Amino acid sequence: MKIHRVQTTPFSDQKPGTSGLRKKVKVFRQPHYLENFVQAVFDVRPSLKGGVLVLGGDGRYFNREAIQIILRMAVANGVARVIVGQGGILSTPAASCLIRKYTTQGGLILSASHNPGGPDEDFGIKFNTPNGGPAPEKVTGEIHERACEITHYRIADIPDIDLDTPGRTTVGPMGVSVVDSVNDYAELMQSRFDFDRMKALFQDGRFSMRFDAMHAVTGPYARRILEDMLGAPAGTVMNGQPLEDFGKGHPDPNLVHAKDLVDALYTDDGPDFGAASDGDGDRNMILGRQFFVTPSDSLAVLAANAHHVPGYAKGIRGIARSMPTSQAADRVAEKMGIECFETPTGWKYFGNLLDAGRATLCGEESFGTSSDHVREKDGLWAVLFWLNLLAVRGESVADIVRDHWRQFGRNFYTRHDYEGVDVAQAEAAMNQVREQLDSLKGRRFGNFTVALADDFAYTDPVDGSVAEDQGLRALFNDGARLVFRLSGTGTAGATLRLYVERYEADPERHDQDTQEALAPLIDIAEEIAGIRTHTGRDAPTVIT
Ligand code: VG1
Ligand code: CO
Repeated sequence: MKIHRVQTTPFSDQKPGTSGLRKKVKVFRQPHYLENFVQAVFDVRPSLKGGVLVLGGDGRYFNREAIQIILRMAVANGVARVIVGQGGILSTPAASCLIRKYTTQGGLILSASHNPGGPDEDFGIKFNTPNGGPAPEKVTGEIHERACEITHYRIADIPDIDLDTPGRTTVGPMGVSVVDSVNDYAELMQSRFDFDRMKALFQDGRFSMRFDAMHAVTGPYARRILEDMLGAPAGTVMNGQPLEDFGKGHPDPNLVHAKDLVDALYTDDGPDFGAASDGDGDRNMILGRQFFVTPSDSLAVLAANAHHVPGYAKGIRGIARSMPTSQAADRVAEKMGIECFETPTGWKYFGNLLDAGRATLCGEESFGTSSDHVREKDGLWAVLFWLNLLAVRGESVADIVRDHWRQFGRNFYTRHDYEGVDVAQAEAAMNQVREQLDSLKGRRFGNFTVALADDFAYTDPVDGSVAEDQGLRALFNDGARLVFRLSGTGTAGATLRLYVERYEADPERHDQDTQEALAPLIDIAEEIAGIRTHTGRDAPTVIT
C-alpha cells in the first residue's frame, strides 16, 4: 500500500459554522478541499491515530465519494479501525450513538442537514468528539486554524472499499467495520421507550400515523422501527427511500417544506399523528390532526410528561434550551424545581450540560429535541417520545398541548426567516438594532416596554468558556421577546432570522392565530430593525 504525502495550500473559508463546515458541492469538489479539512481534523486530534473513527452521512450527493476519500486518508493517518454505516448511511443521532457505544475517538458526519442536496446544492462535514457530540467551539477553532496553515495531507492508494456488505475487512493495517445503519440505534430506542405499549396502540386499529422521511436519512430508521418493530401498517412512512437529491425537495421538516404531510394531517379524517425529520435525521416536526406543535412547546410538553416514559420515569435532572427557543420549558422546569439553562444556538452548547448530568432534555426552536441518550438532537427519538405519550395518555396531540397551556399558560411563538439576503443588507439591519441596544431599555412600544436589550453572550457553567455575539435580543417586561440573528448554516448570501415570543396566561385566548397574536410585536421588530426596508423584501421567505 502506497501512502502519498500530497502538497496543498490552505483555503481561506474552512471555518465551521453553527453545525460543521457547509458549502456547495462544487466547493467541496475542488481539488484538495475536502482533504485539507479532513487532514486538519487528524492533525488536531492525535488520539485518532491508533484509534477508532465512526464515519457516515445522510446519503446526499457526494456522500459515497467523500467516504472513500476519508477512508483512504484514515489509513494514511494511522487510524486503527473505522466503523462505517452500510451504504455510507448514518443519521446524525445514530452516529452519535455509535461513537458513544463503542467508546471511539470520535466521528465524521457528512451532511448539510436540512439544506438541499445534489450537484448544485450543499454538502457538509462535521467532527464529533468521543462524547458523541459536535465538537465544541474550542475544537472547531483548532481545526479551522490548522486548515489555515496546512501544507500537506496524507492519503493512501487503495481501491474503493465495499460499503454495501456488512462485515469486517482490513485495508493494510486498518480495520473497516461496515455496520447495519439502524441496529444499534433501534436498540437504544428500545431501552428508553415502551415498545409494547406503542405496538398495542397501532394494533388497536383506531390510531393512525404518517411519518415523512422526506427522501432523507430517516427512511430506513423509521421503516424498521415504526413499521417492522412497532407494527405500524406499511405506508405509514412516506418518502422513505433516501435519495441523493432528496427527490429535489428541501429536507427541512416544517410547515412549508413538508407540505404533503401537512396537507394529509389537515383534513377531518386525516391521521391522528404526523411527524417528519430532516436530511440527517436530527430534526423533528410534530403534528396532530389539524394541529401543529411548535418545537418550543414540544420540549415543554415532553419535559412535563417525562414520567410517563420508561427511560425518564425516574425524573429529569434539568432542561436546556437555546436562547431563541421560547420560554415555555422554563415554566415547566420551575414547577418541577429543576435547573433550566439558556444556551447559544447550536447543539454543541448542550454537550457539557449533558455530560455533567445537569440537563436531561434539550431543545431548540428549530425543530430540534433530544436527551442525554446521545449528544445530538434526535428526530425519531422525539417522534417515539410523543408516540409513547399518546399511547399512555390516550388523548389526542391537540388535547395534550391544550391541557399543557391551561396548566402553564401559552407562549405564542414564531420565527420569520429572510433567506438568501444580500450580506451587506442583512448586516445593515443587524447594525441598526445593535446601535439601539443601549437606548432601548425603558422605551415603550404600544403596550410593551423594553426591560433589557443586549447582544447575547453565554458562559458555560461547566467549563467557564464564553461564547459572544450569539444574537441581539429585546426583552419586554411581560416576558415578550424579540431576537435577531444571522444564520450560521447557510451557504449562499445571508439568512436573517427574527424570533418573536409572547406569553398568554388566559386560556380564553389560547386559540388565537399565532401570527395575529404576535402581530403587534412583529410590527415593533420592523420598527427596531427595518428588515423590510434594508432587504427590500415585503415578507419573510419562511414563517414557522
Ligand atoms: C440552524 C438552527 C439551529 C440548529 C442548526 C443546525 O442554525 O437555527 O438551531 O442547531 O441549524 O441544525 P442557524 O445558524 O442557521 O440558525 V441541523 O438540523 O441543520 O444540523
Ligand atoms: Co439536521
